[in-house]
Amino acid sequence: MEKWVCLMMMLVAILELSFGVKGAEEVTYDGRSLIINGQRNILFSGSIHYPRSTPQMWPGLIAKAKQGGLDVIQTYVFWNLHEPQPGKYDFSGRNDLVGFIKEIHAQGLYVSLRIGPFIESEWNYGGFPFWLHDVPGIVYRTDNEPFKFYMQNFTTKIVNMMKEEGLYASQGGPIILSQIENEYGNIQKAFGTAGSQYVEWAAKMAVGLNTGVPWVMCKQPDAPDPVINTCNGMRCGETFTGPNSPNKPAMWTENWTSFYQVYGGVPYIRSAEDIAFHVTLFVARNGSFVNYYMYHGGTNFGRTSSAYMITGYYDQAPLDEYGLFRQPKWGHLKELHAAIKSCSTTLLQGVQRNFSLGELQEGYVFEEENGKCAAFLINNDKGNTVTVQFNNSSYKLLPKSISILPDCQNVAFNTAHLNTTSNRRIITSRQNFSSVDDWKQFQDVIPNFDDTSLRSDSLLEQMNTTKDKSDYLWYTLRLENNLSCNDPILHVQSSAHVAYAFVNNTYIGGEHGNHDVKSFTLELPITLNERTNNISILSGMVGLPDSGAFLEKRFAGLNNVELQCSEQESLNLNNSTWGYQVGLLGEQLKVYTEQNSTDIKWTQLGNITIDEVTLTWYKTTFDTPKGDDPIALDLSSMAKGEAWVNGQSIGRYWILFLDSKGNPSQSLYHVPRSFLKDSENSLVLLDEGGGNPLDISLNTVSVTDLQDNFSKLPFPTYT
Ligand SMILES: *[C@@H]1O[C@H](CO)[C@@H](O)[C@H](O)[C@H]1NC(C)=O
Ligand SMILES: *[C@@H]1O[C@H](CO)[C@@H](O)[C@H](O)[C@H]1NC(C)=O
Ligand SMILES: *[C@@H]1O[C@H](CO)[C@@H](O)[C@H](O)[C@H]1NC(C)=O
Ligand SMILES: *[C@@H]1O[C@H](CO)[C@@H](O)[C@H](O)[C@H]1NC(C)=O
Ligand SMILES: *[C@@H]1O[C@H](CO)[C@@H](O)[C@H](O)[C@H]1NC(C)=O
Ligand SMILES: *[C@@H]1O[C@H](CO)[C@@H](O)[C@H](O)[C@H]1NC(C)=O
Ligand SMILES: *[C@@H]1O[C@H](CO)[C@@H](O)[C@H](O)[C@H]1NC(C)=O
Ligand SMILES: *[C@@H]1O[C@H](CO)[C@@H](O)[C@H](O)[C@H]1NC(C)=O
Ligand SMILES: *[C@@H]1O[C@H](CO)[C@@H](O)[C@H](O)[C@H]1NC(C)=O
Ligand SMILES: *[C@@H]1O[C@H](CO)[C@@H](O)[C@H](O)[C@H]1NC(C)=O
Ligand SMILES: *[C@@H]1O[C@H](CO)[C@@H](O)[C@H](O)[C@H]1NC(C)=O
Ligand SMILES: CC(=O)N[C@H]1CO[C@H](CO)[C@@H](O)[C@@H]1O
Repeated sequence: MEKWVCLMMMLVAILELSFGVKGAEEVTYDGRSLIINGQRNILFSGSIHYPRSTPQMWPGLIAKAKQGGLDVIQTYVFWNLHEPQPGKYDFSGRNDLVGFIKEIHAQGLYVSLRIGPFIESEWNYGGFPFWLHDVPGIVYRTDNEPFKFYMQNFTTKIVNMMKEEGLYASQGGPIILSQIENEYGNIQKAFGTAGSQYVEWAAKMAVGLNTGVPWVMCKQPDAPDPVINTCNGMRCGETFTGPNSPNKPAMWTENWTSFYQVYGGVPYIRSAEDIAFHVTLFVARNGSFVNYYMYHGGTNFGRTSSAYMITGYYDQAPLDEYGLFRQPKWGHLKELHAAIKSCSTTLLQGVQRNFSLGELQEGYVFEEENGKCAAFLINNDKGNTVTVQFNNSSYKLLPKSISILPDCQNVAFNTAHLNTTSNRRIITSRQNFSSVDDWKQFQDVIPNFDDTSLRSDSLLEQMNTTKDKSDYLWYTLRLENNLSCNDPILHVQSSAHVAYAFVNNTYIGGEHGNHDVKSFTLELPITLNERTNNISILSGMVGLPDSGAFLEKRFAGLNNVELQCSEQESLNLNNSTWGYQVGLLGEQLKVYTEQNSTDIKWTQLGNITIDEVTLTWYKTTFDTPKGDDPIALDLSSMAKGEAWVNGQSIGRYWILFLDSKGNPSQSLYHVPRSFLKDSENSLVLLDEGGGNPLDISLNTVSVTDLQDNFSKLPFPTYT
């Protein structure tokens, strides 16, 4: 070991001499951990994604992460934000990756940069810019030249940018780790040998960029040397099959603190005790890097979330959507980190030994040559507290828990013993909009065939037609009625997310799908005119898909339209001449922007028609609530749509899609303070129909003060 350290220090010295960089840190690894400047490390990391909050929020989030005992902030890089058109880059505002990394550096933490550039992440199209779809001959994420060109191009762009800013640890910056690809092991089989060739290529390409810091591939058991294979999941202490070489450390890149939530789904509550148990088990079994996914989830602003994902992201993380402490999670993990850090030298230098302490109990001990010793006592029994004998003392272990003994004698932490009190979210209403005079409205238009210019004798695929410029695509048809009946059933099959049918400008009915079942049908009795009829069907998506093989070949939109008079007589309309309109009129006019909002004839608020799709835009203004508390709109009186504040979209909402308990999956929608002026902020909503804007409220969000209800109970010793 000593020779090793010596060599490392010489290397660092040489590096510093040759590059003249001060503070450059050599990052390597061995079978035990990452090695930074010759030192092994147990590192706690947390995911915070820069575009899911605002630059104004970053310093506070990072400070709270540091206070919570994290060493590293992990983020993905969001390709579709940065390269919206080929070769045209955007790194401004929430996309300021360099600014985010520099803030982390300024606060003394490290960065784990997951470039991907496929990231999944419940992010629109898994992070791919949609223009990739139109590259001739492209097949994503396999041994395909066009794809590899663009993947290498973007990866190189990001790596060069980091180098130019001196952000790699090897240059004195904070980045100690980089990731290429993402959970590719999940889909590799679909590509056969081309998949394995692609993994080889991706590893070589990444390593060839000479970042001076190690690369990882997560959920990629065969990650080629020197790329480290890492674990993602909730219980990596149990499930990880281990590094694929004795020279690689055990690292956990995604330990899910909760789980993403879809419309129609309930929040996934993962207890602080359960997270602590699995993190501790992973460390007891030689794990040396644990990342919390997410440490702060934040907000999917605009249309950035992937199919059916709600706008709030991992609100149940240790820092909630607004960046407020979620207790006891944050505090419990902070104490865990401190307990492990107090004996990390012993864990990293000591020899590990494990032994049985009972039928469902086991122990792990790390002993150094100098006699220093640390122990983990594990009770896998979910139902019972048990007393075990260890080193001539008895220890009481709570059900399903691990006690950490940094000196092999005194219990510093037990994963099931909460020393942190829960807190509660407080919603304070600051303004309502209950007066009819507060609002103006603008009725969007239902286009008929004659209003459209894009035509096709087939049902077009939706994503390829909208190019993701809008969630909406109108399918319109002029129908000469040659049927034997005037009251057929309109039968529509869709593989998008919602569909609303209009006949002769009258709303007939609609339906939606869900995250798990990829298509749905409409069966609507309609009444036709004897001669010409207009059929207009609005197909909507709530985000593009973000996962799976062959993403470029996915089909969304209508796949079958028929009129049925009887079982025997039906008219298939798939190959009729359809007229298309991408997006709603209000979107084309950008009625949510300040400038254009004045071009439009807004009218007094009309009556609300429940159960009808009207496509109505609503507009009002509000003053910013005083103070620093985060701000949120309660949209529980609305139906489905999107909301803009001062021209910036705060995301989609979908109140009508109830969860299994009969509640909307998300009622509160974050309005970052940095989107606001002191007064006269504009709020514009597009509601698909049935919402009541009079019951919207503007609120501030806070949590109960930890000091007020802190439990003063002494920490039990269990001996
Ligand atoms: C990326 O591709 C563009 C052309 O599309 C080229 O101008 C640029 O130099 C490439 N960048 C890298 C880093 O390969
Ligand atoms: C931990 O690492 C040691 C070698 O340092 C090895 O003997 C032991 O089997 C490892 N334990 C686990 C659980 O992987
Ligand atoms: C429990 O909380 C108290 C009060 O904050 C603190 O002094 C003590 O160190 C905590 N115990 C552990 C094991 O962290
Ligand atoms: C030690 O740990 C290994 C790996 O988890 C396990 O297979 C083995 O049964 C353990 N030994 C004892 C004595 O518990
Ligand atoms: C046993 O406990 C003594 C203190 O009583 C401690 O010094 C020693 O390291 C422990 N050894 C083991 C193997 O747990
Ligand atoms: C346990 O205690 C006995 C006597 O009480 C002593 O002989 C033995 O060495 C102790 N073992 C350890 C591991 O400390
Ligand atoms: C996408 O649309 C273009 C026309 O805009 C068409 O040429 C192409 O075949 C379509 N691709 C797919 C996969 O549907
Ligand atoms: C279509 O128009 C005809 C005549 O204008 C009307 O009788 C019929 O009810 C309309 N159908 C629907 C579904 O609105
Ligand atoms: C529509 O046209 C396609 C291709 O031209 C053909 O395969 C399909 O069978 C037709 N569908 C109907 C219902 O006629
Ligand atoms: C206003 O709308 C027009 C189309 O009516 C559009 O060309 C223009 O870009 C819009 N202006 C803004 C600021 O969005
Ligand atoms: C709203 O409804 C009332 C009573 O039902 C009716 O008198 C009024 O004309 C309606 N207003 C609008 C704008 O439709
Ligand atoms: C690898 C691993 O631990 N995966 C788990 C992640 O969490 C989900 C949800 O609880 C489990 O189903 C996986 O087994």
